[in-house]
Amino acid sequence: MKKAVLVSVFGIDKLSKEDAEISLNELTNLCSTAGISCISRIIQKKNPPDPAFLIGKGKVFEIKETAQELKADLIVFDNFLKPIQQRNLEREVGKIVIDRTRVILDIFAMRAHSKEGKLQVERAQATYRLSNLSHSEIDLDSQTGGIGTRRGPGEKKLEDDKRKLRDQIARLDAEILKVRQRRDTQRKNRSKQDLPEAAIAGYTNAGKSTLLAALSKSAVYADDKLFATLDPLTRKIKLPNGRTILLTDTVGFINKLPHNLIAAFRSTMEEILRASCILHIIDGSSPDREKQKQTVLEVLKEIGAESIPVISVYNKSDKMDVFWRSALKAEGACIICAKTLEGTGEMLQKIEEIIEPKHLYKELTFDCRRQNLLNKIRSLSNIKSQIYEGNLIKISFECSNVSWEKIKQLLKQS
Ligand SMILES: Nc1nc2c(ncn2[C@@H]2O[C@H](COP(=O)(O)OP(=O)(O)O)[C@@H](O)[C@H]2O)c(=O)[nH]1
Ligand SMILES: [Mg+2]
Repeated sequence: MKKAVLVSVFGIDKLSKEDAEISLNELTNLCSTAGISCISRIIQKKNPPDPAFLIGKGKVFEIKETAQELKADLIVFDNFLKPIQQRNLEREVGKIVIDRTRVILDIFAMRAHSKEGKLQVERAQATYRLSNLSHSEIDLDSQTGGIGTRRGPGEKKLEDDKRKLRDQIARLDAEILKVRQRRDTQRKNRSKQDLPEAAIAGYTNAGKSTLLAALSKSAVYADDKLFATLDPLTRKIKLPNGRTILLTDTVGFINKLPHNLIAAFRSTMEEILRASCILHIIDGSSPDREKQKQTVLEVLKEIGAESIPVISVYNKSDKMDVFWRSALKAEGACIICAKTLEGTGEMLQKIEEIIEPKHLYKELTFDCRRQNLLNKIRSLSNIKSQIYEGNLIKISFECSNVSWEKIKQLLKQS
């Protein structure tokens, strides 16, 4: 793992120190996902920001000292850096300097498996470089006095680079469009997997990776030689009934995701469409939990995952407000502590119910002229017997609990 010093400047976009701290916690988590461990934090209030370094000059020296002392490999800024600021900082500090957007882009690049996902990430990277170049053009203008009547060789090269990036983006757009049109048919043709798959979704910091790691260390883990061929973010897990499933961690939701990364994020999320069931992990100790929950559900709907059953799982029960926890319990919500695996037995049982619906045996009696109803029930179940008594028909049948819910709806409607 690479070691990094994290830096945040507040007073500009991150208004208060508290905002900056929350955002830095999220960045710490994003960094660890990207293989970077955070060894120190430096925070400063600075408004207006320093044009050359963003952060104050005195702090630049502190960053340099800290990075040397702790043998950091790089510096990660939580704020957006202009290219000139990034270059100045790298020169002064003598280490690689990146910003939050770069970390997120790296994570997306690691997580994108589908053709479209990869193309979207490539597009986001090109857009990021293009916006950096556009910023450096402004810097160039201000350095030359900004008269702009004569074009120097630097400017010509800049124009060339920008044109190349624009061409690349246009090419990617065309390719993305083509892949999109092909995608639906591919999805239908995808060969049935041997093992059912469940996906873990939710905000970054909700505890998704902790849950997957804890489950894979516990007795419910079903490792075998096949494991080596699995995705590093996928684990085999045993359900209470002994059935093995694949559980996959997905790319996490991020607060205030930079606008130019939204498309890449969505298409990476679309890989969730493979799953037969989604575990939606919510940080139950976060004051933003309800808002975050709604955002996740909306995005799932937008990417066309609304037909996949979602189990809402409230994590961090150990840190939850007691009042809130009992309210959730009363609703029958799934509450867990990923660290101790408390409550996860029930969660696995819910997965089981979705993946392997229990068979129910039911009997119904209704007017035998309701042929339509009978036909619908037949399509949803396995009818075992059918006895006529006058105007009535009595049927006994076998069905899944999902079908039984549908049949109950039909009975209510008619
Ligand atoms: N108190 C508490 N902390 C947890 C729990 N589960 C995860 N965490 C912590 O929450 C932070 C984010 O966890 P992580 O699994 O990386 O979240 P992810 O971004 O959703 O993958 C880490 O510091 C975990 O140690 C839990 O059940 N209780
Ligand atoms: Mg994670």
